[in-house]
Amino acid sequence: MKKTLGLFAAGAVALAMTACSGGATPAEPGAAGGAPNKPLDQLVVGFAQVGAESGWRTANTKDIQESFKTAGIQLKFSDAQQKQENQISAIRSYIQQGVDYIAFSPVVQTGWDAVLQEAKTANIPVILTDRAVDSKDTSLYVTFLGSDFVAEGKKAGEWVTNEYKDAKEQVSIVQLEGTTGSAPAIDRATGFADVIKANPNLKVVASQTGDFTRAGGKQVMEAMLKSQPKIDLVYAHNDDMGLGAIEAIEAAGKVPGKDIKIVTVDAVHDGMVALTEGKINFIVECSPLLGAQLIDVIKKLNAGEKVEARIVTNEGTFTQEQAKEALPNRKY
Ligand code: GYE
Repeated sequence: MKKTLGLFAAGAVALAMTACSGGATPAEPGAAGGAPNKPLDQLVVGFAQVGAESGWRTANTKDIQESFKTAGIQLKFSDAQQKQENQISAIRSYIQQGVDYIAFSPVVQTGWDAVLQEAKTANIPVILTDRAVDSKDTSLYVTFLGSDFVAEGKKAGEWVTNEYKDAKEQVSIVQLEGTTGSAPAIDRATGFADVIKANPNLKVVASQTGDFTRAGGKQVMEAMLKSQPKIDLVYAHNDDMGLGAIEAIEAAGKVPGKDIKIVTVDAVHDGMVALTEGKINFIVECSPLLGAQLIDVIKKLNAGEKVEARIVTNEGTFTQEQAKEALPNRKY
């Protein structure tokens, strides 16, 4: 019996090696933990969520929880309230509990190597969901599943560049940044700057974090309305901050979408409503519906199959007209 098992194992290794020699990009299946091949109802996954800062996050949490329910896989869920130390403790507790997989959306990009190393040592594969880490050692996680935030920033920049292509004087732009140090804040600023630099009239005159919240966006916008002599456009890294900015602009007696144009990222329900009402001018979509893809990754790893090292979400953009058409069918 032992001999047969040994032979089988050797065969499996050989198979895995042939499978991997074909291409370098896909991550090795269960690189950190092997393939448990457990019945799905016996799998336990720990998910360390960022918080509940935005409409996007609420939709993301709901989608993840529902997807696990549908798949019949047990989910342990924690909300870090946008604090890295809370997320690190949640991950450590999942390691201690001996979960099969850990998925998390890192609040910021840096500072994860130690805890990810602990997960690797415990043979628990980690799946990055939504946001990236900057760890040099990519063997610390199996895959990164989520949007291309640089591309999102570029799409926002392209709309702005086109909107002001005939401008003869400076277009004063204020930027409401997401959480400082987070992948989407860094990348959405980079992509946007990269595109608008082609037109020297387009100038970011102020840029500050509103921490991806409505209250943060409102507060920063109030201050900017006081300190800036002229604001033509707001580029907000998410809908919620844009919605906060709308409140501040209206309170200052100006018309959002007209006196001051607004471009945001996400396309969650409240953002889309503001877009149809003409208060926002353009939204770049960022899909929070990552649950099904996360389940797919877990099922593949459990079955010993390969997963791609990077899984990018497909997404588009919305003008005011397109939002009117799309809104009735949106799920969130
Ligand atoms: O755009 C924002 C949320 O990480 C993509 O986080 C996510 C961002 C999303 O707070 O609304």
